[in-house]
Amino acid sequence: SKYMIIDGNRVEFDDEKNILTLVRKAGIDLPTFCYYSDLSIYGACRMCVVEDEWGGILASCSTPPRDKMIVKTNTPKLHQHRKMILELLLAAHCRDCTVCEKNGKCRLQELAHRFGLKDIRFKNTSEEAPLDTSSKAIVREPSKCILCGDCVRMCNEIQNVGAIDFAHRGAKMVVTPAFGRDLADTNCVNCGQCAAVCPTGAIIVKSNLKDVWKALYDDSKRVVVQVAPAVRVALGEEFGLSAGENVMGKIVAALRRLGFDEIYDTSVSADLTVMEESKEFVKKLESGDTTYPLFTSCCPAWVSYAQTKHPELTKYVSSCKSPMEMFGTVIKEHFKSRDIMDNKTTISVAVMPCTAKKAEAAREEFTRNDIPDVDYVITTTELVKMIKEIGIQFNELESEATDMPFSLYSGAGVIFGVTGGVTEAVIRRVVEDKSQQVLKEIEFLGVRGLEGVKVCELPMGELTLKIGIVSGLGNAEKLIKKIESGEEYFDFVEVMACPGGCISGAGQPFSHQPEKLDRAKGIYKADKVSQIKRSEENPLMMALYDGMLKHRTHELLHVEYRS
Ligand code: HC0
Ligand code: SF4
Repeated sequence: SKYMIIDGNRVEFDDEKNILTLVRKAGIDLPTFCYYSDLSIYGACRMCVVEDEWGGILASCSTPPRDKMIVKTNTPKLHQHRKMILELLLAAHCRDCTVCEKNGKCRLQELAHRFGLKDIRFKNTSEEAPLDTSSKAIVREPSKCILCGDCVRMCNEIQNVGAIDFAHRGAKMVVTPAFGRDLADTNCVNCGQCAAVCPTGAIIVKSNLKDVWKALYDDSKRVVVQVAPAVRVALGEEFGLSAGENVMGKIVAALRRLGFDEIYDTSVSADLTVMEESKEFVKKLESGDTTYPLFTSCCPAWVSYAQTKHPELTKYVSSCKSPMEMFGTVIKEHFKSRDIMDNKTTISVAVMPCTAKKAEAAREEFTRNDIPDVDYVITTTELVKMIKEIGIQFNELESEATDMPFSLYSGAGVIFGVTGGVTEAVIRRVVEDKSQQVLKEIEFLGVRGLEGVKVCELPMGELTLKIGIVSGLGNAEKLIKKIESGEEYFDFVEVMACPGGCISGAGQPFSHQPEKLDRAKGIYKADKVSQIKRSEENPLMMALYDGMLKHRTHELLHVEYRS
């Protein structure tokens, strides 16, 4: 087999694309800004340089390995080279680390520390550029940009949105929306994936913590919170626990200590979504309309994408509100009369793995009488900040349960948090055979796994239904092209904007593939241990349909998007 000699050690390879991968295989964590394995190679930051046997300097991320090649990762020349890059970057960068959102998580700060940089030989040329706070989900601070291009590649290549790009040349080069527009005036879908890969504070998730603290400290407010399925398998990572460990019980305990009055699990309303979406699916099948599939509607970044890029298929996107919005509505209805009795106002908060949920909550379709059904959305990492700020010892907390009367949910509701979960939950609902064995068979139809495109077939009576599952909007685009060209037909298509589904949301702690896989395992484990497996077996569903939702499902659980 082929091999390279890296720092005197033999490293074998076959189809690895670049030297950097092999260097990492050899146990060396080369410093880089612009390399994430899912994105195409760019080679701009030049921190990952190696020296070949003739003293040549190569960017290891963009150089393919050659058989018997000899390189070193640690030489005086390379050391000087890297230090120089860092100093130049820092010379043009703001250094107010203490008040930066990215403090402690910034790659530039980390590398400056790793290289022991004390004084910068160059004059500080950083200029203050105005912040772009126009978006509901993210904030851009262009003066902190180091032009690594990761956000641009994420937005263009993985998400196929193209809301931001490089503009100008040479020293004037910047990353910006086209024509210098505000982000809110572009086709940005608020997926936040640009912020997730940004190594500095140049693109960050917009915080709603101030609003939430204010509500919590206000006695006239009843503060109700719901927690999304994917949060429970990632939040622990910020407290040193392993990815995939289900910390829902501790999250509930922490939320109580923070002062939330009522605590619920979004998996409950995911069950509601399954009930409604299944009805819609069966109706669609009966209608005989086979132009487009029924598309899922719970991912707000996907809904925005469909609206801006494919208005022709918006009428095939399910009319179901997302579980978060369904719960938002149910919560406001539930406390309506009690609020009058108690002379309080209910404020509804959602803890989500997602940044697009911030924009979803603000959509006018989700306000009734000018009051939003979900008042504030905070991300997993924002909740971590709250917990750390007041000093709750998270790992010491004993598990607590969510509040009545919305405390029952099925495993089908929990698996929403990973790509393929919504589909699996809907299949469990629509198949007639409710045996253990069929439940197991569904699992092996091809709905599970983190691949960006999955296709499966579901036998149903005389028919065989064709189902597509995609995550990452670029993958959605590929599938839509195939549908529109007539190359493939689907009955049902699930789309999640983030690669892997909500577990990889931009509001989660930063993750690479291994953490994502562990989070997915954690989600399926939660399903495995749940007593109720199918949404329709959740007794709360019957109670809701006989009570609050009687004659009002359409009004309360469905939405017609305007623009
Ligand atoms: Fe998801 Fe959801 S599964 S979008 O990824 O459908 O954010 O976790 O809460 O609403 O339930 C996110 C996660 C949710 C919603 C649910 C759906
Ligand atoms: Fe592009 Fe998503 Fe960032 Fe918007 S939030 S600029 S769509 S990557």
